[in-house]
Amino acid sequence: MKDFRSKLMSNPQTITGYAAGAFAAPTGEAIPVIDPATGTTVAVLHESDGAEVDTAVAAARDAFRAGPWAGASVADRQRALHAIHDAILEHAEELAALETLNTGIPFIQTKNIHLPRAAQNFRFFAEFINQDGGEVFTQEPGYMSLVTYEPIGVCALIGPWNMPLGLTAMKMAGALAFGNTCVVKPSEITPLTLARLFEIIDAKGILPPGVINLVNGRGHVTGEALSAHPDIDMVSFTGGTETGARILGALAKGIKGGAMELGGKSPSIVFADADIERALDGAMLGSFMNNGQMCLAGSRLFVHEQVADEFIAAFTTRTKALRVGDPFDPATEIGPMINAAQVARVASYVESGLGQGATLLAGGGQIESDGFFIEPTVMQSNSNALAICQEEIFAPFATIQTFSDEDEVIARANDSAFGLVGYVWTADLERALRLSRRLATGTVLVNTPIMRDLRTGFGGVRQSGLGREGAKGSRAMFTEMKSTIIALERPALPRMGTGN
Ligand code: TXE
Repeated sequence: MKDFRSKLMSNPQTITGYAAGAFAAPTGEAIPVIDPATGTTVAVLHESDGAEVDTAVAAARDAFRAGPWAGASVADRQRALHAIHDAILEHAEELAALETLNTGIPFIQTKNIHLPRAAQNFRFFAEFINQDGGEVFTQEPGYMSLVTYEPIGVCALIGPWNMPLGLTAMKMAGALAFGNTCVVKPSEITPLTLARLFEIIDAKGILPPGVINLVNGRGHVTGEALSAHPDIDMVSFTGGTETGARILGALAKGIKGGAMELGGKSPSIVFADADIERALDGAMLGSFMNNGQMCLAGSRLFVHEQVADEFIAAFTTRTKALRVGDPFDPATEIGPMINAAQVARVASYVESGLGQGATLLAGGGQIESDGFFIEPTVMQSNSNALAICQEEIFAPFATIQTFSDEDEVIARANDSAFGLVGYVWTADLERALRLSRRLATGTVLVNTPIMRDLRTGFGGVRQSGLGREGAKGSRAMFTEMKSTIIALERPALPRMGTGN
């Protein structure tokens, strides 16, 4: 896999947009795409300006209006979605290598988790639309009421850098399954895998021209041009909370909706009756998988005081033993941060934690290299009010607090601007169900680290976002609900204007 890196380092790839079935000329402003493990340029992205965004949106609108996709039979749509699923798996090794090269996420994770998941999104939604239907209401005598779901139109799909292919593939699969056309905008930091996926789909001729389109570039240029475009019908966004608020502002002007999958600061609560070894395994994965750069990271740990000494000592020892290094090395558990700004951000949180009275248990430093490596970090705090316990750090950085009482820990867990996931580690079923009700989060995971089930909805409350991704949540996001009410009989109507 290292060959991959040397090949791209000696001959950086050119990334451009794609509209109406053709790749754009490399004319836009050139932005280097960096391998965060080495700091070298591996590709050059040519930014899509307003005119190029107009072209992509017009292509999506034309394809939507002309109807080869929205009007296609479910069987035809399923065939195309299955073909994309198969194409991703056929190219899994290459796509995983590109993802690792661009994000620094260990190759064993991109290959074994991100790629299968990216593919599975397409298969899941292909199957879902075969069973999905509308509703019929017959309670009103003399009437039959139908609820049907129609494609919303042109969807703008804006993705983040922490899981570029997996997260955006979920948006593409949902949008396409329900008959929409789309314009995809990957993060300007990590455009490689989506650009390659577009090449693969194009080469295989899986979709009619204009059904999927791609624009590339920075948020304030390409992102804003897309999310404020008058001819898009919605935005599905995953990224930072401030960006989500900006996009919602742009959408509000056009009275349009958006689905926002934003940040998190998810509590992970370990009760004294939990299987402690399993809770430790889960807390390590929840804090450090994906280099700790996960919206659903369970990195705000609360440990019951009866097991705190044992748990904290083991968690600290294991954190110090994490293997940080080249993400292509199969032994590596933590790769580099995405860029220098993230390294500086982590350092500022270590400083802020120490300044506010937290104790540094592990890590806290940078690792000298040409890439953006840091030491996985653990800080213990006796207050949930510290910035390190309130703000999303998006790095291999866990905080630990201890607790003695269930009500008290729930109050502290819910004391957050975010509300994405709550993790509970306990052997007590009643307690698990009680916490599922009382944790103010979109998802509660009991005795398991990161687990997504597309049949359920994933999304957050409060500043963690709006909308749910997954079967019916994605349907709500990507369709318009239409009601049709039909009179079955002809009872006499008051005859206005007839004098009777
Ligand atoms: O996200 P941004 P960034 C969090 C995490 C991270 C922080 C910032 O805390 O440190 O957000 O990351 C596009 N109009 N998450 O800076 O800026 C941008 O080009 C339209 C949480 O990468 O939100 C990119 O494609 N689009 C998270 C996408 O939005 C705009 C995942 C995300 O960028 C835009 C990633 C604008 N005005 C970061 N400005 C999660 N929940 O998983 C930017 N963009």
